[in-house]
Formats: sequence, structure tokens, C-alpha cells
Amino acid sequence: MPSRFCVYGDKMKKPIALITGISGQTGSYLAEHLLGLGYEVHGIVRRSSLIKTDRIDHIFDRIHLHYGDLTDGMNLMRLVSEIRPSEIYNLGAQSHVAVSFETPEYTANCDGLGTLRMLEVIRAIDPSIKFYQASTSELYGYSKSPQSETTMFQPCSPYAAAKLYAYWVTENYRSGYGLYAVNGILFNHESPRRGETFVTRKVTRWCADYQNKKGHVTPLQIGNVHAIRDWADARDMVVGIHKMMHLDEPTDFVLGSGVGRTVLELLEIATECVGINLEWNDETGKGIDVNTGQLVIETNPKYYRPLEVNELIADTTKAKELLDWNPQISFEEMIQEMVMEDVV
Ligand code: NDP
Ligand code: GDR
Repeated sequence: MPSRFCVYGDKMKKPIALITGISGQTGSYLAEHLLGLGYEVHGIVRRSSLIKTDRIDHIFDRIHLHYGDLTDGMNLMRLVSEIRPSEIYNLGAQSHVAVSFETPEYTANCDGLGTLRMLEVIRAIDPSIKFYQASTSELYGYSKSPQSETTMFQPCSPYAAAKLYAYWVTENYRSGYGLYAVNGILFNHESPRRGETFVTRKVTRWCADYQNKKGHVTPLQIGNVHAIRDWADARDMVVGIHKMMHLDEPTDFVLGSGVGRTVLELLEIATECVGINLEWNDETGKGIDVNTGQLVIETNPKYYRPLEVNELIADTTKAKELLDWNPQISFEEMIQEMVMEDVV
């Protein structure tokens, strides 16, 4: 059996990328994209009692995995000094907004201080290493949409506050120490590899279950159906992420589809894929299938958050102009693919 983990010393003269969060949704697509561009790809994975490398198992013999953690500064220092990457993509994070209300201190440590640790490691070891920070539209919080690189930040979760700290230290190390460090301010992005507790995948998995069990399922439990999000595809995003790392001057970019949709629209489009004709009643917080009269969706306060971001829609003018970046995969195609992924 080949080892999933790296023995050092197999350096080649090609760009070397280190990805934190390589086992996550976007990190896995980024690893594929960079391999396709001829990179030597390294990734940091956390030790866990169960192996969680499903998203990268198909490329594990082409990448180099290292045990590590963004909360462990000495570990990051050792890994970067041994791997000597030319580019670091910092995608590792406690990435769930609702969970950040339950684990705020850990979220701050991983998402906020973790970024600072990596920047300090670059400053100490080799300031020519380029750095990408996975910033987020959650930074905008209550600010009016559409949001661009110049829109005011008003974070309203421990996750967003931690990411705001990470955003600013990335900017500070760029302007203060001259690092090539960029913030990709990405709006929501999804795919068949999306984590199962984010709303798109939760909905598409339920739809697939409905199809697999011929409608014999309990109603989907949902939170705020009126939130508006800009959902793009993770595979389009990784193209833009890489482009941001190859400009004459480092600068921050917003990436998104530019279209806002409510969670209710997501529900309508996803349920239609499995033949449900959804009729939503806002007063009761329930949705029925008009074709059969079956109760298919109901609101559950368990999924409300202490604070909610109402409307996030990307203004991607800068990315279109300077990166020539245009997403290719439509929302409808993506949702259809996500539903079909779980249909057996
Ligand atoms: P995922 O939750 O799918 O992946 C997160 C990754 O981070 C996983 O590989 C996870 O490993 C790893 N990780 C978690 N904690 C640590 C830690 N302490 N040390 C090292 N690694 C850790 O997220 P996405 O792929 O969707 O997102 C990637 C990044 O982009 C995140 O930083 C997220 O906050 C940000 N982002 C995401 C957006 C989206 O819509 N997807 C939009 C904007 C920003 P493990 O498997 O062990 O948990
Ligand atoms: P978000 O994604 O918080 O935008 O963060 P999520 O899919 O969790 O929520 C999107 C919206 O849907 C509403 N919602 C529900 N959400 C979940 N998870 N479960 C439900 O049952 C449910 N019902 C309604 C939420 O309230 C919210 O308004 C994602 C993450 O990937 C972050 O890491 C990233 O920074 C941002 O996107 C941009």
C-alpha cells in the first residue's frame, strides 16, 4: 500500500503549492486544478479517529499529505520550512457560521489566529512565498448588496469576526512587509462535494433521499427560508483563486455569481428535480407538494441563528476586468448535479 503521507526530498523544479483545508470541498478542487497546471501539491490534514480524505482519495498518490493543524504554530513552521512551497493557499477553517456560535473561541483560534500564524511563518522563513487567504462574503454582514471590494464590513457571527481579523492581517502583511498576500472574498460556493450540513447539500441530499425512497421520507427541517445568498460553483471558484495569485501586484477580489436567490428558491428548484411541485405557506412555515398534498418541508427554529445575514450578492466587476474571470456553471445545473449525486 502506498503511504498517503509524504517522505521529504522529492523536490522537482515546478511550482510547489501548500493547501490548508485540502480535505475540504474547495481545497479538493483546488488541488485537482493545480495538479492540472503542473504543480507539486502538498496539503495539511488533521488527525482524526476516522479517515476523512474521501474528497481527495482519487488523487492521493499524486499529492503529498502532512499531518498538521492551523492551531499549532510550531507544526506550521516545520512544515513550511521542509516543504518550501512557492504558494500557500489558506483554505483551512472551522467554516460553519452556525457552528461558530457554539464554538466561538476555537473558531477565532483556527480562522483568525491560524491565518496570523501562517503569515508569521512566511515572514520568518521566506517572504517570497505567495499567500492566498480564504476570505468570505460573511465579512459584509448587514451591509447593503451588491457587495464589492470597497463595501463596508459589518460581520455578525464569531466566524465572520474571526475571518475579519484574518482579512486585515493579510492586508497588513501585504502593505507592511511587502508579501504577495491576497484575500479572495468568496461568496457561497457549492458542489457535489459540499459539506452535508450547509443548506444546499442538506436540501439536495433530502431530495435524493425522497427519490430513493419513493417519497417515504419525513419532512425536511429547515431554518430561515428568506435569506438571500449568491451561490456559485466551487469548480469555477478555484480558477479565480489561482488567477489571483498571478498578478503583477497583489490585490483582493470578490468572486461570486452576481445573482441572489432565497433559500425558498433553492428549495423550489431542488424539489422540482425530483418531481415535487412545492407550495410554501409563510404563515405556517410549511411546504406541501401540490401534486400529492404531502407535507414535504417544515420550518424548525433549531436552524435559526442568533444573528442572520439577510442578503449577500456579489459585485464581481473587478474580477471580470482584472482576472478575466467568469463563472461557467449555472445554479440550476449545479443543483441538479448535486441532487443526482446522491440518487442511487
Ligand atoms: P470545508 O468546511 O469543506 O473545508 C474546511 C477544511 O479546513 C477541511 O479540510 C478541514 O479539515 C480544514 N480544517 C478545519 N479546521 C482546521 C484546523 N484547525 N487546521 C487545519 N485544517 C482545518 O470548507 P470549504 O472547502 O467550503 O471552504 C474552504 C475555505 O473557504 C474555508 O476557509 C471557508 O471558511 C472559506 N469560504 C468558503 C465559502 C463557501 O461557500 N464554501 C465561501 C467563502 C469562504 P477537516 O476535514 O479535518 O475538518
Ligand atoms: P452560510 O451557508 O452560512 O452562508 O456560510 P449555509 O449553507 O450554512 O447557510 C446559508 C443560508 O441558509 C440559511 N438556512 C440554513 N442553513 C443551514 N446550514 N441549515 C439549514 O437548515 C438552513 N435553513 C436556512 C442560513 O440561515 C443562511 O442564511 C457559507 C459557508 O461556506 C461559509 O464558510 C462561507 O464563508 C459563507 O458561506 C460565504
